[in-house]
Amino acid sequence: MTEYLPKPEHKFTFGLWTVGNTGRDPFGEPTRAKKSPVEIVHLLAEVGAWGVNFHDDDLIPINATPSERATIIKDFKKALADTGLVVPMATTNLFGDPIFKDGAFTSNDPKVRAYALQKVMTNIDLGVELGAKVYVFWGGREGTETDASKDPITSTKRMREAMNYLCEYVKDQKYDLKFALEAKPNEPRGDIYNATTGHMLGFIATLDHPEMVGVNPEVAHEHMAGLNFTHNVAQALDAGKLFHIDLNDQSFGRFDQDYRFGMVNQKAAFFLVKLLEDNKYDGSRHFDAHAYRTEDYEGVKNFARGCMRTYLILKEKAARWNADKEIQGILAEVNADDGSMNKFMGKYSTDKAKALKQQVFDRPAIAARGLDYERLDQLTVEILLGVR
Ligand code: DIG
Ligand code: MN
Ligand code: MN
Repeated sequence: MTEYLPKPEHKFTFGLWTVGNTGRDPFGEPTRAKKSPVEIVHLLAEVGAWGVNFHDDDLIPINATPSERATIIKDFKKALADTGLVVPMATTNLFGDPIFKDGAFTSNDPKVRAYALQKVMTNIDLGVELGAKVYVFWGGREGTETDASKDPITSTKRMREAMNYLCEYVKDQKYDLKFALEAKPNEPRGDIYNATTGHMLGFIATLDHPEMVGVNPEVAHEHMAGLNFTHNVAQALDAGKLFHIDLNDQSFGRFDQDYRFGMVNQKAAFFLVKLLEDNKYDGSRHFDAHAYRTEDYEGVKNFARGCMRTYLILKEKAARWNADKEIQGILAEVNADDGSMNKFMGKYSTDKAKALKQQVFDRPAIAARGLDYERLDQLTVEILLGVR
């Protein structure tokens, strides 16, 4: 019986802010005592995580003095050395401090836009020092409540200017670092720019150094927009832009719940894990999620273990699905190809197009074919229910 225990090669990571979430929400005070970054590193080591990620402010309070900063970094490095945890990703908190109340890169105030660049560059330096190879940007405040406040094209230009500037900084510093942009449709702003992973892929194409920039899709954020997360991740993979991923779960039509991975929709989680594993995704499996407000720290550990265990269970289910003869038989049938269309398809030619325009298709006969997807999906469900 597989134990589904996490190993370093699984590349499971958590942000300091995830298992360190103290349970505060817009309607209630914290239900858990705050843990230090060092305590969080040890908690993650105890549950078997491979790595830990951080926002600058998670690790170093925004008002810390230089000597306090140095002590925190020294202690954090010691905790990493003591536990063997690595730091694959870092990111900046460009959403918490009041200065960012109207955005960071897209603020109407040039002082805020300049401060945001300074804050990011400072933490890029620290992230690289701690070993990060991916730097995430989540523009939680890059948006509006009223579009009377700013022109959306101006905002896009400001976002582009900031990303181009920071790509140049990384090149100037000769850092081995890639950027991953994380989309979200709303919350905390009424509407957030670049609302989905698809928008981000379009935005990346307009940058000066698009090769340095990919995406960090999050399950909850695409589910909030009512989208198929697996389709969106597939598009990023196809474009060679899946630089990182935020795994969690979410009920549709709710605020950002950041639930334990697989907690709501096991079938959607299954197809996502299958996609990542079938395509040998080599990045972090980052759980950007937190435990229910009801939990104590033993519950938080159960939350973290559950994220990783569910991923490993679904990974095994995906292998079972790929090996299932009945499933593979149906797929072979529905994808049958007698090669008769090859003379028309593939790379275009004038002759092919001419011949295809003459071809007669028996539409009713083609349409009459049954595709057996009910049986295919039932077999999939039965694998997930553990009876196959
Ligand atoms: C929210 O989903 C965002 C922030 O937690 C963080 O900036 C990013 C990193 O994964 N996800
Ligand atoms: Mn989220
Ligand atoms: Mn996230």
